[in-house]
Amino acid sequence: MIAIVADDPSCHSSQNEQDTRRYAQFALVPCFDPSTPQEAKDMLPYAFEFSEKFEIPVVFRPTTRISHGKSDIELGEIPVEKPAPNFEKLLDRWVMLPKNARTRHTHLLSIQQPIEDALSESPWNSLEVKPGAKLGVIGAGIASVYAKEALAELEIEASFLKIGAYPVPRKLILELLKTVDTILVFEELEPVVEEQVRMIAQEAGLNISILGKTGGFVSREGELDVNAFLEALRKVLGLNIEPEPSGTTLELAPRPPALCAGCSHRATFYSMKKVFGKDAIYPSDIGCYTLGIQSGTVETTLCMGSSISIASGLYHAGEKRPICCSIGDSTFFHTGMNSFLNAIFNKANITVTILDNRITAMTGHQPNPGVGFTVTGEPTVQVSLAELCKAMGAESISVVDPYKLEETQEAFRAAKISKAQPWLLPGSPV
Ligand SMILES: Cc1ncc(C[n+]2csc(CCOP(=O)(O)OP(=O)(O)O)c2C)c(N)n1
Ligand code: SF4
Repeated sequence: MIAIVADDPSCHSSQNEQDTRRYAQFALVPCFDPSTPQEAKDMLPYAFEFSEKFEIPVVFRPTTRISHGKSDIELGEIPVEKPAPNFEKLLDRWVMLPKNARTRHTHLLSIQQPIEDALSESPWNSLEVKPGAKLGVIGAGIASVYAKEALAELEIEASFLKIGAYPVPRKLILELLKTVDTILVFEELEPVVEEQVRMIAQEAGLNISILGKTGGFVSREGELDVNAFLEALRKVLGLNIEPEPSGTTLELAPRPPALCAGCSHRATFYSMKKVFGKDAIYPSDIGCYTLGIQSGTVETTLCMGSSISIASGLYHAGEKRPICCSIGDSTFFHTGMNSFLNAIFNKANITVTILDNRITAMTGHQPNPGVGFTVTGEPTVQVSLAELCKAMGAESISVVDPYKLEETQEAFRAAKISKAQPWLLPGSPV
């Protein structure tokens, strides 16, 4: 089993700059961090086999440049045979009662060293010791490519450890530490490798200079590039290197993302704002409609499904202003439903607007349970949002076409007025 999590240093299209290597470390599962598109492709069959061999899920963590990069890829053999399904009834493995959980924890700890040893010998972690070199560079994932390129350009002799799979290869790190006096760790986001290198050096009693995020040589935020490595080297070695102007400094006309002309979300937000006005609170969610920030109808965005839970939290915190939240159909099916049910159960008096464009628009038009076909185009059940909301206990539901402005505004007006429902008034019978 592989969990693919694309990390997004610089938040090109994400709500946070999460470093998933931390989560893998926390969960004691291996993590693969490809440095090129070819490596990303090659790692996958290896990762599947690794997962199977060690009976453990693995994390595969391509970052922005890998996910958006393009290159020629050499394909390996494509297996055509699918193994026959065979669910083995291993209750001590599949039923996590405390008794079994305890033994599985012992097992999980016992496979850590074999996992590390296997990954140390894998092609994803490799050490190149340059005899006589006093500088050791450790590059992780795509940052290793930037570091290699810069070192080659400047013809600097440095021993190099490339890390592409975690847990970190402790033996290789120790081998490197013993041959150099300065280590520069170059990795995007969190100092995951750097911290391990410090621990290994301390355990081995090696007094060696370990630089990276500590000391401000490498940024803990955003993407890195060749220039970021040159800048770090300049500080570490006191070199006089002028970084090349990077592509990101080109002066382009700013083009903030906007809803397409004619997008139905525009019409919905227009009517919502017209009826609820300036004083209402507008929690929203993740999807194309997040761009409604420009209509003044998106005032919170966190994670998928959070619009309804934030709206309901605001209500229970005692907020007296009308609360009108918005959420897309896919996001509602994904994680909005549970917040919706919770909001109803706990009597949050809020207006929930489901922007049903019958598709997952933002991420490339994938289907959802409301569209009536699967991802392969096969016909399947089509869940009615209105029926679903009714089944969950919503008191008043309107279904409107947002392009019919009058009707839509009437529906918003009715929702706004229905704010004081009998069961919410103090002293009213429940
Ligand atoms: C937990 C999580 N998974 C996936 C995504 C990627 N993602 C961004 S928007 C979106 C769904 C948008 O679909 P919908 O709510 O229908 O809105 P639309 O874009 O169609 O307006 C997804 C899956 C995410 N942001 N967070
Ligand atoms: S939902 Fe997204 S892709 Fe579709 S029209 Fe609106 S902004 Fe454009």
